[in-house]
Amino acid sequence: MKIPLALTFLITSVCLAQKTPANYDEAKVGEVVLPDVLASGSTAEQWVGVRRPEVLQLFQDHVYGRIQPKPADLKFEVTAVKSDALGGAATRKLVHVSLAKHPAWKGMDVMLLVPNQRKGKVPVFVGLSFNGNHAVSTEKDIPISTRWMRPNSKNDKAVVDNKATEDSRGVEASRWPLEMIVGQGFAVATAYYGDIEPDHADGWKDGVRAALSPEGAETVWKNGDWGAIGAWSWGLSRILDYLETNADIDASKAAVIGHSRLGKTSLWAGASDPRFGVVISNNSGEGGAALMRRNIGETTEVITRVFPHWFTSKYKSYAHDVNACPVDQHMLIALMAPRPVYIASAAKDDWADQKGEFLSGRNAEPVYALFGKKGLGVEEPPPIDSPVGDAIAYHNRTGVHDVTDYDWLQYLKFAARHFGVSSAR
Ligand code: GTR
Repeated sequence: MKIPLALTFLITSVCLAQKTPANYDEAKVGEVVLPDVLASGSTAEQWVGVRRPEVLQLFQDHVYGRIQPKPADLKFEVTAVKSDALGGAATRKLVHVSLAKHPAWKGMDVMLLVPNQRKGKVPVFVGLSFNGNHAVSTEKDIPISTRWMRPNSKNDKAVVDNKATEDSRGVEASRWPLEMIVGQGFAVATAYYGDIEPDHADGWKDGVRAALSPEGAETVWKNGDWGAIGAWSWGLSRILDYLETNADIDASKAAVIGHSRLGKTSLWAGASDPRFGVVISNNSGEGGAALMRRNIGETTEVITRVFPHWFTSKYKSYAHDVNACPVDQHMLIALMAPRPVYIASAAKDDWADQKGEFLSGRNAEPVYALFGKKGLGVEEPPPIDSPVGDAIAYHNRTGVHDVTDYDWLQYLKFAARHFGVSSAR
């Protein structure tokens, strides 16, 4: 069979485009000119009243899609209570969150752990997991998630045919040091991200996006419509809605946290829902804290090709011309101001561009300054394992793309300091 030359050329260029190796050479990043987050001479009032809404709108239109309001038919049902979870340290509640008038969404199961040693309401960490509540803890009585799940890269028995097995119990426990968090007086509320929307290209059909759309699973998504990160962030806000109704929780002291794609999600949740008082991004990388204009590690081209469902469709149009995008990720960090935000990298996580993560914090500082808040306090990325910053904080931890006790120790200190609670018990 003879393949026409034009077709050969097309196939070759597509293959090359797919295989362009990632750049890891700082010398090849080139000049990065960031869009202005502020007009000169701005005031805090102008930021709050004019510029912040503009920037938030730009992120909706070009990156993550429209923020959906709190639904009127939100329903919470407590399905299980265990007063001596974590060896007696916590009370565990399982709460099914659903939409009474949108039964196409199967809802999400929130697991809440509240420290038993408490005087009054407690602050709370809110975050989604990759493998379900049963994977976050090793306790045997937490039901195994029955939802669609991506294969587990570390244990091929943990997820079989896209369903969690008993082998997945506790697979994520090292990322959720529950005893340590509860021991420092914080509650933890978590849910499986796949309850909100399964993480694959067609996942939205079985998630909240189809359920809330008048066209359901026939919806054709347009520029500006929400993507999966928008849906997962929406889920984080619904967890907070529940926490506001829980008498044990001080929902004005809620820290939203997430790792990797869920770190991108926690940043978007923090930007779209100002009720989150502290925002934490762990190794969120491209589409998260890392500046998109830096060609290093993962790029906009790669992320929008491999994970187009995470974003609004418009974002893909910047794959080969990132400078045309009217925002960069320092503006996302600025949307948290004046609330405290913690950005964390890992030394072996070059894919996430540690320096780009640092620089987005650095370039958000002018907005924090309008509120008299101090940012990172250093001009260059600090040495490994040396946390810096005040209202914007940063560290680059030894090791790989992951969440470790070291990360949590910093987040606990950070949240305790900014919420004005004592973490040492
Ligand atoms: C990678 C993706 C990253 C990050 C990561 C994760 O494949 O390129 O942006 O989100 O997945 O979520 O584990």
